[in-house]
Amino acid sequence: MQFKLLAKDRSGARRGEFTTHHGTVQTPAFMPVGTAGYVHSTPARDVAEAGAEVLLANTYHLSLGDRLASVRYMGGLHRFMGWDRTILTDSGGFQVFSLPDRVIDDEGVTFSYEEDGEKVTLTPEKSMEIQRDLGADIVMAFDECVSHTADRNYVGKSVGLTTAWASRCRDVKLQDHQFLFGIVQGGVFDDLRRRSAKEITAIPFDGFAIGGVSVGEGFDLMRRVVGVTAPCLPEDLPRYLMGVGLPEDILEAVHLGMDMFDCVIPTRYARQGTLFTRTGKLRIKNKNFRKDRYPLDTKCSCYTCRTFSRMVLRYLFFSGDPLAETLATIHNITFYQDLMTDIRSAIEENRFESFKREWLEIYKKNR
Ligand code: PRF
Ligand code: ZN
Repeated sequence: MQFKLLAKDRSGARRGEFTTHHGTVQTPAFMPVGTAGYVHSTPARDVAEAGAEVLLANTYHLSLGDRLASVRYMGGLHRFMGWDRTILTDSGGFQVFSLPDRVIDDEGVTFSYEEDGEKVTLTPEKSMEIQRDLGADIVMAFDECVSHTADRNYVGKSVGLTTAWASRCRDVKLQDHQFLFGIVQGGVFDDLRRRSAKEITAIPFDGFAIGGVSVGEGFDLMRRVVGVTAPCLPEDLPRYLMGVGLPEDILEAVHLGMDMFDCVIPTRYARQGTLFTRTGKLRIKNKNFRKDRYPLDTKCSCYTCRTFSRMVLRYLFFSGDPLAETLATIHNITFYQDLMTDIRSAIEENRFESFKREWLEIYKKNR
């Protein structure tokens, strides 16, 4: 993969870009989540207008029932989603590991499908074949995401398994335009993180992810794990922190040298009526907003903020109409993309650390 490191801030934050078959992605980048082939409540057109350059979708959800056949019949995920920019698919590892009845062995993970209870085994090869057929631009290796409470002995064995699976993934032929990223695991153990990074980066992947964080371990542990792992990753390839996170987590991880992020937070929170603003999160259903004619965020230029006041959005939420979720999602995705744009400018201008401090000061002031 052609990854251009355009600038490195004195803090260690990186500004870069990479190009896939479906366009160029500016980093640090945030990927909104379209798990099952759509971003809940929101047309892909509006996600693009919010400034997103890459979307994430999931192997697990897209392989349920006849969905994979439907995506194939449509000629791939881009047409299925109505999105002509870059798509990344996650391998299913993470989703499967949260199922109650999963059984892990060297071959893969066996579980029953949510919908009909049918027993299936997802293997590294199977995950690659599904992702090849989905046709995303970036494909993730099949890994084991271990609990942050797992003991050393278990995590040690799991790191070996994730490495073996990673090389089996690399051996599968993908479509010519597809890139493949490896995933570093290792739980909360510094030496196991270093070992996993060494083993995974020895395989010729097009980029590297840190997995197994943001699984309930908390901010300080996450910072430690990323701080130990990021320096073990190659400088000249993209670094993706999976499933992160809140704005404060992203700012911290950018500081530690990470380039890509994804999370359901902006979209899920939007549907629940939690909206991000530059002065902190707000609960739009709160009665404070009953007579508030201001937009959600006066510095936001999204369609929602240009058009609706807080009091009208509150009214739409209470009416139960799906329009409320759509408008909220448009705003939250725009908020995240604006944050990434501001982060990128700050790195280019070598002022990331003061940007981060001042941004957080305003964001946290009202708490
Ligand atoms: N592995 C994979 N996907 C993921 C994770 C992981 O560890 C995480 C952890 N936060 C989110 N998504 N394959
Ligand atoms: Zn807005």
